[in-house]
Amino acid sequence: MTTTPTHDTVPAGADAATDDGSVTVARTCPLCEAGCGLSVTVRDGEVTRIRGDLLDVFSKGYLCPKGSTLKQLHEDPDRLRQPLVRRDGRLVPATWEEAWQAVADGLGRVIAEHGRAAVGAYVGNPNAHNLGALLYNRALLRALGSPNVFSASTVDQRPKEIATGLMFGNVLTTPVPDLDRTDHLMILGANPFASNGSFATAPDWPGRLRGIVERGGRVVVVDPRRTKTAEEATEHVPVRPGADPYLLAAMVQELFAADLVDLGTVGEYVARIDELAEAIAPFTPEAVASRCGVPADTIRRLAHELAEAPSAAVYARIGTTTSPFGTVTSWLVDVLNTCTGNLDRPGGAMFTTAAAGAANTRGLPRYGRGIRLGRRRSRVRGLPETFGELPVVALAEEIETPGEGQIRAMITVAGNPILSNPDSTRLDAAFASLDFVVAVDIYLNETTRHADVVLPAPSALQKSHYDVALLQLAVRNVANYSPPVLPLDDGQPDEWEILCTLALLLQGVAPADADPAVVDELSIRSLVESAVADEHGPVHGRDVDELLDALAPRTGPERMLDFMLRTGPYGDAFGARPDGLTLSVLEAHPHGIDLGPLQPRMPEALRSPDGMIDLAPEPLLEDLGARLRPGLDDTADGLLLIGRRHLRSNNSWMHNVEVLVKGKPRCTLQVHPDDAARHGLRDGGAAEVRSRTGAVVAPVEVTDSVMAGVVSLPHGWGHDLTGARLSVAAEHAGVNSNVLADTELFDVVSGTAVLNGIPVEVVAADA
Ligand SMILES: Nc1nc2c(c(=O)[nH]1)N[C@H]1C(S)=C(S)[C@@H](COP(=O)(O)OP(=O)(O)OC[C@H]3O[C@@H](n4cnc5c(=O)[nH]c(N)nc54)[C@H](O)[C@@H]3O)O[C@H]1N2
Ligand SMILES: Nc1nc2c(c(=O)[nH]1)N[C@H]1C(S)=C(S)[C@@H](COP(=O)(O)OP(=O)(O)OC[C@H]3O[C@@H](n4cnc5c(=O)[nH]c(N)nc54)[C@H](O)[C@@H]3O)O[C@H]1N2
Ligand code: SF4
Ligand SMILES: [Mo]
Repeated sequence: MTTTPTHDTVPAGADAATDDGSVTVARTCPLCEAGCGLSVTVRDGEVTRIRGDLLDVFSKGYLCPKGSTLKQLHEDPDRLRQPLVRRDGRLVPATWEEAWQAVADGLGRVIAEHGRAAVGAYVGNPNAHNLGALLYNRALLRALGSPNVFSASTVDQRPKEIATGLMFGNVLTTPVPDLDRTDHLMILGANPFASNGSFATAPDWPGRLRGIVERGGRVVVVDPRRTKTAEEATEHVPVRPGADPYLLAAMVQELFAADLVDLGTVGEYVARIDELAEAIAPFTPEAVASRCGVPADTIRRLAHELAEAPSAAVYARIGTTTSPFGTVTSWLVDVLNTCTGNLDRPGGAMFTTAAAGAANTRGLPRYGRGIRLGRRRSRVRGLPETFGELPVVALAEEIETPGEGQIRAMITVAGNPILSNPDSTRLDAAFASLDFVVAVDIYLNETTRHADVVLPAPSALQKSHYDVALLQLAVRNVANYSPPVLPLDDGQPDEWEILCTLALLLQGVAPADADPAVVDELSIRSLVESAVADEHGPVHGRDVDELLDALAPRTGPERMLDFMLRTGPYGDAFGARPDGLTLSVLEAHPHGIDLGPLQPRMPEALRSPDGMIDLAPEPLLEDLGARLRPGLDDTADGLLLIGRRHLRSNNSWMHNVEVLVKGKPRCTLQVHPDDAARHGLRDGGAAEVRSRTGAVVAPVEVTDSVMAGVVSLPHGWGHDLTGARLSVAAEHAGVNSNVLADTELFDVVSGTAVLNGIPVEVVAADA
């Protein structure tokens, strides 16, 4: 099926129509967190060119090689355009009516026999970049009413969210490095030259990092690998995988020991600094040096340089969050930002003031309920829930283990856990044993091949876009909305409509009666009602129906977004601030609106119970004492496996785009020359990598860019499983590094899987 050229193919917000009938429009790239502006040219319903949008207020023309492949993704013949339903064991094309009926029957049967807990859900990464999903997944999960909800968060950022929540009262009140003004940036476990950054939204991280060095500042990169980011930095500090919390703790200890602690402007809002000082005292540079593989003098110097820089920020990402002490590490990052006087000051680590959706712009400043952890536990291993979810390290066992509450059906939305979650071989078998699986996805891949029904989402170019989540973490205050570039295919529901329909079916509504507009009405009404009830909000006490009328005739995500913008910190407050932001204003600015550099927000952004910044949250002190301190004596010196990202890859799902995968194979095992010699491996040969959970054979790349004792294999590969329909990816299959990741290795506070620092053995496997 192709898109039918109609008047709809000239999208709203079109910049210019040319003689040949082509139209060029602005569209934010939804593929990674950078959110670059794209300039998309369309002729006769077909995308003819995608370039960086020079006029985009944030990205100013920057894009990476993935951005232009929205065209290839849209046109990919393997991309699903019709639902698939399993009949006689085979997935066959079906109508939407047939698919909905199959979902209603399948889920209905499982719920009737085993209850709602028997249906689990897994929500994957692209949801974070998807306006419809961000606004309506909640309705789906509410309607499901199962305790067995999982997401990619526990193979990703959960530790960061918990540390943030404990310190500042809200999970997304995350300080981000003020990249464009800082004099000194310390980066741990992130490689923005490949990833374009995460949990600190900024198009062109590479350019912004170079900018720091060009203006005479310093960039220090702590990483077991000499990445491109490390190469371009002023200093690279190799660290043993998983040892960052020791390094950071020793830096904090040194600040206290050398009397360098300076809380700067946030001093009067900081609580429990004495408890911090006491807890951190044993972690002297000498005590941690061998554990980190970093000399004590270097640790001291790093602390002094950070404290003495005119402005500085510490920033850490996936190499530190998917590690044994992810939450403690994330906390220590912001302890350093705070104790060097860099929290909330220009050039330091600052808080975004997002135009829409930020909890820290609602309610009463300095007042909140804080976060609660472990309100319930998983059935089999008793692992704690966080923010309504169970950790994915518990997923396989919850499917396998019989008894009350066993998962017998799964709903996956934009997720590929079979490649992205730990102990994939076991999880793959667990999925195969399920009674029923429904997947909302664009591909028949390693996970969705287990589905009984696959519901295809429209391609990115067929959806509107506003980064409700990621703009809350932006290094500048920016707002940017894009309408769909291409119309939906005939009969194709929008993604939010799919999610709302699923919600209705889960509530027992018959497919023929399942009208997503009903869920939409309920969603917007509850949003308006809670805003009207917020006595500190801009529409407190207003009439709900009057506000709903003012949003007409918009529906769906646009109506929700308009409301969030209008009641947000820059909003028009429905007339109270006539010059304020609305969705119409954004529509009139297709390249986005720049709301300026980050502003100090302390203490107003705090939503902690006591209105203070907690420098020593109890659960983290506990983990520090119970696990981190004993771990100081850990002398294991076997090989540790870490991951890596490549600019032309995106987790598991963009390997079906030829222009991104052609060339040298990227799924190689990087090995230091000393280790290669020790284990008899040669460059270009093959190695078998074994862990407690499994083994893979990968091509060897001998390179001193990884430190001795560390090997690196990227994730998201292993496209050789039968039943998927990824013809290009299958030609570049690679191996799945998560076969080696172990569900028994996780950060205890957050339940987040250890994906970096996995103990492995390596042997030559040359034919
Ligand atoms: N070893 C190791 N494992 C890792 C990581 C690592 O660094 N090392 N990183 C982890 C991280 S940070 C993450 S975020 C996870 C990601 O984990 P997942 O989210 O489980 O996996 P993805 O590879 O992002 O798969 C995304 C899925 O969404 C589908 N999709 C793409 N666009 C859309 C859309 O618009 N709508 C719908 N409905 N579906 C869509 C794709 O086809 C694919 O099936 O992986 C984690 N796994
Ligand atoms: N091109 C591309 N871009 C992406 C993605 C992608 O797959 N491809 N995925 C997106 C997603 S979902 C995310 S979450 C972000 C992630 O963005 P980043 O956090 O920047 O992810 P990586 O590029 O994997 O960088 C992680 C770094 O941590 C290092 N590392 C491993 N173990 C340790 C350790 O113990 N300590 C320290 N200090 N370093 C360690 C690795 O060597 C690696 O260089 O990227 C996003 N952007
Ligand atoms: S850096 Fe990210 S947002 Fe920018 S073009 Fe590349 S994939 Fe898209
Ligand atoms: Mo991620």
